[in-house]
Parts: sequence; structure tokens; C-alpha cells
Amino acid sequence: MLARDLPGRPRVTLRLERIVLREIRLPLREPFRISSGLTTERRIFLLELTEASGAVGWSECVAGELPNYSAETIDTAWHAIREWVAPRVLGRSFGGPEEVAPALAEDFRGHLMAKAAVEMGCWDVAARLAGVPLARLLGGTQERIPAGISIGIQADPAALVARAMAALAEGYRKIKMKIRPGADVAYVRAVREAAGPAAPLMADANSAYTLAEADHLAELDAFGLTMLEQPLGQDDLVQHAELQRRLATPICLDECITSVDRARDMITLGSGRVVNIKPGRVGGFAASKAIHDLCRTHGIPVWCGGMLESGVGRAHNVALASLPGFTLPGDLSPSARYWGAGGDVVEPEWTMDADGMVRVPLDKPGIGVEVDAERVAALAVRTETLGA
Ligand code: OSB
Ligand code: MG
Repeated sequence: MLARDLPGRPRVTLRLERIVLREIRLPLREPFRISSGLTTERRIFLLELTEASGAVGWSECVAGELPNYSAETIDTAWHAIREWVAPRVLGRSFGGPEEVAPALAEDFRGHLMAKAAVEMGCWDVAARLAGVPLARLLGGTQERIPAGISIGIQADPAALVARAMAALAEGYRKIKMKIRPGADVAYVRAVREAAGPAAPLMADANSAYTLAEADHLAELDAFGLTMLEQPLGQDDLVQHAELQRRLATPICLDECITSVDRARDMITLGSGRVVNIKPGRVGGFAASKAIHDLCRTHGIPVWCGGMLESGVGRAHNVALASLPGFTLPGDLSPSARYWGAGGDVVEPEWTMDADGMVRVPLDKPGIGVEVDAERVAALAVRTETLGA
């Protein structure tokens, strides 16, 4: 029996007529530095998708400004969507949103963030057509998601301690510290000493190390991190397996896991014990669900990562994080953590309660927040309409 025939999972057919691409610029409230680069302003890439019935869905392409996280950027994704992704989807009937990813995979390598943006928009459209929240259409069961914060590399350990202690006081359930050679052991030690043994701390290296630094990374074992995210190469699984054998701290993979096959390889090789699922990185919701299901079968905890999304991408992430295998806090911070004056582009903005929980919107169909379309149109620095 197909998943969409299960009771409670509505069957939806859809045919997109138009996709409007828009770029807006949102300055970050504080600069965000990872080992491979600095972001001060997000070039946010939004998609408005119109279905044959007139139903409208929204999605966000999470590609960065520069190819320092993955090979894709907003500019390559824009090109890929216009030239190859949209033409495969526009005017074509799909028997459900789960049929979109296979259509985008056939003889079409890479460009996963470009594909994901369109695929995830189709899921929002389908949820609206079915009259159900996106979280429910995806199979979500959780109503509140524990939130984490990802703190960029700071000038010195004292600055990181101040940021981490403020975040713990706000209620965040997971404190992720970006690290790089020269800003690692001393920084993490300072935070552990200030925050105490029970604080849920982790570190993310964004591929800044090599296996030659395994002994140095093993010094982090002293600090009881819940996990160490992506220490080695963005496409390496073999050396991560070797490193994991030498570390007590669980390795969590981010950049490496670009498909369910890579997740299976990680499990086979022992390259990591936790997976950060970012739907944009893996090509959308179908792949995210497959990775979730595989990890769940193997007892591998997963959590939803972030790419400094606006409230649109955040809505998609929150919906995904409601699936039952997302047992660890996501990088799902409230809107106010990212954006200053002018705020987010959705109503209501994303908030977190004092217990560090983000509520999954279950009171309306689709992504569950309204996009401020007027503000988006006013802020747009680039607009392109594909299709009719
Ligand atoms: O490695 O998880 C990462 C942001 C940009 C690129 C890579 C990463 C991140 C984050 C941000 O950690 C998490 C968030 O959106 O809050
Ligand atoms: Mg990461």
C-alpha cells in the first residue's frame, strides 16, 4: 500500500502553472561566522508557486551567498530552477507531492537546494489543496519542537561565554558553538566551565579539520559535548569513521549527508552517530523523510538543521521536525534571533516559549504562517516569473 493511501493521508494531485522567484535582502542582527566564511546579510530566495486551481504555496531556497557550505549558491540555484527544475514541473500533473522528487532526480545530477525549493513548495501547495497543515501531510506527530541556537565564532572565549549564557537563560535546549582551528578547545572549555556539567552543548566545525588533528579533537571529549558536527571533509565518510573510532564524543554529520544512500553509508561505515537533516541540502522533503525513516530504523537520532532561513524556510523546517524521529532540538531559533528592524516576512513571526519550545502551527492548511507578500514584493531586488 502506498503511503498516500493510508487513512488520514489525503491523496492530492497537483499541477503547477507558475513559479515566481524573488530575492530579498535581510541583514542579520549579528554577523554569523563559521569556519568557512562570514555572513552579515542573507540574500533570501523565495518561491511563490501557483497551482492550476489557483492555490498558492511558498518555499525558500536555502543556498548561500557563496559556495562555502555546499557548491550551490543563490545564483546557481536561480539558474538551475529557471533552466532545468521549473521546466520539469510546470504544467505537469503529479499524483502527489512525493512524485516530484523522482521527476527531478532523473538524469539530473546535483543542484539539490534548487530542486528542494521547488519540491518543498509543491508539498505546501499539496497541503493547502488537501486542507491540512504541512506537518500533518508529512507525517508529523509532535506539536512542539525543542529549539537550539547556533552561535557563530566569536572574537574570544569570553565573548562566546557571554553569548552562550544569554542563550541558556533564554531557554534554548541546545547550544551549538561554531569552532575552527584556533577557536576550539579553549572556547568550549570556557563555556563548559561557565555553564556547568548539565548544559546541552555541542560544536560544529563545518569541515575545518583533517584526520591529522584527531588527537587535538579528542581533547573536546573532556567537555561532554552532546555531539561534534561535521569535523572533516564535506564529502568524506571514511575518515569520519576513523575519527569516530578515536573520539568518545558522537559525530553528527551535516554537509556529508546529501541523500538516503549517504546516510546508509554513514551507518554502514560508522562515520557518525547522529544526523542533522536539512531538507534543502538533501533535495527536499521526500529525501528528508527517507533519511528520517532509515535513521529511525537504525536508532540514529536526527534533528533539523538550519541555513539562516527567513520565516518561510523556517516553517518548512518546523513541519519536518514534527516527525517522530526528530528527537533532538533543531537549529530552529525564533525570528527575532536572526532579523532586526523590519523583522521577519511571515505573520506571526516564529517565537519560542520560556521552555525553549517552538510550536508547530496546526490551525491552518499548509506552512501555517502567512507570508507578508506586500513586504516581499517591496523588498524584492530581483523577480522572475516562470510559466503562465
Ligand atoms: O553548518 O549548520 C550549519 C548556517 C549556515 C550554513 C551552515 C550552517 C548554519 C547554521 C545555522 O548552523 C543554523 C540556523 O539556521 O540557525
Ligand atoms: Mg552544520
